[in-house]
Amino acid sequence: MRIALVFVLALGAAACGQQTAEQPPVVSDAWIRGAPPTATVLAGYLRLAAGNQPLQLTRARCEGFGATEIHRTVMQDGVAGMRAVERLEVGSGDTVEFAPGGYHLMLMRPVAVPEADASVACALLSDDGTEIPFVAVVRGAAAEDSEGHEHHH
Ligand SMILES: [Cu+2]
Repeated sequence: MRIALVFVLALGAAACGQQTAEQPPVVSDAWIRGAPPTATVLAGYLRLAAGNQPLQLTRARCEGFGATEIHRTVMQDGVAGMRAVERLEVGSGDTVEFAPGGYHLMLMRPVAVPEADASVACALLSDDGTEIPFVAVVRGAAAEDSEGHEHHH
């Protein structure tokens, strides 16, 4: 009996050890480019650091928007356009920047366009159900926009 009990305790300790070693992914510096109240689409940016597991992001979500997509700005025939990203793979330990001219979140169909300094609750989501919640802060539209973020599809 005593041997069996010791064995169970050892298993429990091993499971705990694995949990503490797991590093979750982290989103930092998340912000949304402020836009006029009539805007139908806004752009969001962030830094994503994968933990010690690789990530396969397929979706995003932001409160107060009908849909949020992961996009990437690409140059095609000398013109900047953007594409929806079906799957964004991030290796374990890697960091991806969502920044003007590259990856960005496309926040569409706002219930009401949030004002400067507002906080918007968002999440990045993967196929396997992993959810990475974060809060994005709206930066004033006055802080302009040298590149012009036109929405081309
Ligand atoms: Cu876009």
